[in-house]
Amino acid sequence: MDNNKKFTEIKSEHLNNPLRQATLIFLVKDGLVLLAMKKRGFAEGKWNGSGGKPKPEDKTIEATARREMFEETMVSPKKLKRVAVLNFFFLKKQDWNQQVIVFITNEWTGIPRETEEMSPRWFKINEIPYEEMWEDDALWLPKVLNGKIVEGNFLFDENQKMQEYEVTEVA
Ligand code: 6OG
Repeated sequence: MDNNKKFTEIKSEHLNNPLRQATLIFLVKDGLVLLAMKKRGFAEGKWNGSGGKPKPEDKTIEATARREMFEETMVSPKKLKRVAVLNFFFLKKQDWNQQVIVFITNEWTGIPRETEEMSPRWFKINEIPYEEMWEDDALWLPKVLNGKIVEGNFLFDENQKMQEYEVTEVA
């Protein structure tokens, strides 16, 4: 079956079987964005926002986002703006399938510090190292940094190469 057909099928399956969720937060201020290098596990060696999976004690997905950001970079975000809902599907690695809720903030307390899991660094918004990030990021991150709200669906193969995608701006 070609990947496009497969993509349509996988997306409709997900309507009945909600994906497990994960979070991402990007701190943004004065033309800079905070990215963190993942030092271990899933996506090791890639720059990304900060985030992860819910734990039972998290009452909301926002609480997950805040807890993960603090654990990974020692920063506590203040008001979070929800800017994207991204569905990731992996051919053959379906346990990697997930829905990532993306937030941006320009207010926080604390100074980003390196932790066991993440090594944070500020980048100029026009110097984001997309070639060292997940392939999908170049398709939606510029939009959300530009004030847009987006939804996306992405299909990856077993080598973490993107096969299909769609990104929609939400009014
Ligand atoms: P842990 O398993 O480390 O949480 N994540 C992705 N982020 C981007 N930009 N692109 C993807 O394309 C991603 N897939 C997952 C969500 C996983 C972290 O990685 C993010 C979480 O912050 C496939 O706990």
